[in-house]
Amino acid sequence: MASTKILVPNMGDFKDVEVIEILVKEGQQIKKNDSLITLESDKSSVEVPATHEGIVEKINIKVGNKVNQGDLILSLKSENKTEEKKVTANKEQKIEKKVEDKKPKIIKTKEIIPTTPSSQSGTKSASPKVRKFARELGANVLEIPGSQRSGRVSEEDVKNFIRSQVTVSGGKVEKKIHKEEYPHEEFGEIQLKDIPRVKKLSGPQLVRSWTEIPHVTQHEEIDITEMEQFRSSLYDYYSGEMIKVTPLAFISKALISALKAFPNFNASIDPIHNKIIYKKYFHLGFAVDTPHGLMVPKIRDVDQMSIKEIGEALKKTSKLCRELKIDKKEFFGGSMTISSLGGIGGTFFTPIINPPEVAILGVGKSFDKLIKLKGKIVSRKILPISLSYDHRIIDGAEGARFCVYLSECLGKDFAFKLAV
Ligand code: CAO
Repeated sequence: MASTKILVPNMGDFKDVEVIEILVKEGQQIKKNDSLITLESDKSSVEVPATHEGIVEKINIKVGNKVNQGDLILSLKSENKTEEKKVTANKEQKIEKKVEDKKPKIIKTKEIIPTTPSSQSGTKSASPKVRKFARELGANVLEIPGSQRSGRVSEEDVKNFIRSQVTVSGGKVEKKIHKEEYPHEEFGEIQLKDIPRVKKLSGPQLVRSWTEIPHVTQHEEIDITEMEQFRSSLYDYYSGEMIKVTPLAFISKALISALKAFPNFNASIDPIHNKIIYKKYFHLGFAVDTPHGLMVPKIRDVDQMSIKEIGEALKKTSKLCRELKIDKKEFFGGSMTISSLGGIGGTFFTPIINPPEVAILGVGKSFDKLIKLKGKIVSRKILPISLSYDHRIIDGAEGARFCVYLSECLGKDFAFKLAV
C-alpha cells in the first residue's frame, strides 16, 4: 500500500476557487475518474475527478475553502506500484500542507495533477449544481452540448440550450420551430396552403396529449357475427323497409355499459388538487371527419338513449359539425371518445386520448375471418378495436378487462348484454 496525493488540477485561469461540495468520504473506495470535489467560480463550476483508484485516507480540504492549482485535495491508499514509486520520489518535496479555511496554500509539487475533469462512462460531465439547474428548467443534461473541456456542460451551456429551444414573446414562452436544412422547393415544385383553422386549434391539443399522457393502446378482435346478422335484419314493421342503424350505435351502447362497469374510464385527472374526478354522466365524444378538419363533439346522456336514437344523434351532430353550425361548448365535457374509421377502412391504429378524458376507443372496419369454432372452420365477422388509455389512471390489466367486457357486450349474447 502506498500513499497517493491528489491535487487541484490546472483549471485555466481559475484562481481562489471555492470548494462547494466534497463528494467522497474518508475510508471510501474510489475508482479512477470518480468525482472528488466540486469547485465553483463566478463563471462556472467543475468536478475534479480522481487520477487513481484506492481508499480515501485523508481529506485535506473543507467546503468553503478557496483553492488553487496544486493544492492537496486528499491522500489515497493505493496498491499501484508505479504510483508508489512516484510518491516516494517526491517525498522530499514535502507536499503535505493542509489547506486552511478560506486561506489556501499552494503546494508546489511534481505530483501527478489531473488535467481535465473528464466524464464518467455513460454520463455527461456536469456538476451537480448544473444538473440541478438543467432539471429545474426541464432540460436533460445529456442532450446539452458542453462547451468546456471534454464536452463538460456549464450553466451557460444550459442557458444557451434553453434559448435555442424556446422563444419568449409578449410574456409567452413558445417552442422554437425546427428549420429544415434545405428548403422543400430545392427538390421540386411545391404549393403553399394555409393550415385550416380547425387543424390549427386541434394541433396543440394533440401534441399536449401525445407528449404528456403515457398512452397504452390495446388491440382486440371482437366477434360481432350475431350482432351484424341482427343489424342487417332490421326492418320497419309497417312499411317493410330496411332500417339502417350504424354499427357505431351498437358500439356506443356497449361502451356505455363498459363505462358503468369500469368507472376509471369515465374519469379525469385534477392536476391542481391531485385527485381523480369520477363523472356520473355519460356524454360520449365522436371523432367526426369534416372538410375543415377533425372535430370531436359530445353527444349527451347516451346512457338514456336507445340504439336507434344514438344513430340519429350521430347523424345530426356530424351534420352540424360539417356545416360548422355546432356550438363550441359541445366540444367539452365528455366521458370518453370513439374514433371510428369503420366507414372508411383499416383495422388497428393508435387513437390519441382527448384530454381531460383518460381513454379513447378506436374502431376499424369489420371483416370476415375464418376461425376454428367447436372443431370446425367457420367464417365470422370480426370488428377490430384499439383502446388507448392513460396509464396513470388505468392499469394494463384493467385495460384488458375492459376490452374483454366490450367483446362480451358485442358478442353472441349482445342482445341480452346491451339490454341490461
Ligand atoms: N365496419 C364496417 N362497416 C362500418 C363500420 C365498421 N366498423 N362502421 C360503419 N360502417 C359502415 C356503415 O354501416 C355505413 O355503411 P352503409 O353505407 O352501407 O350503411 C358506412 O360504413 C358509412 O359509415 P359512416 O362513417 O358514414 O357512418 P358512421 O356512423 O359509422 O360514422 C362518423 C359516423 C361521424 C363517426 C363518421 O362519419 C366519421 O366522421 N368517421 C371518421 C372519424 C375519424 O376521422 N377518426 C379519426 C380520428 S383521428 O384523426
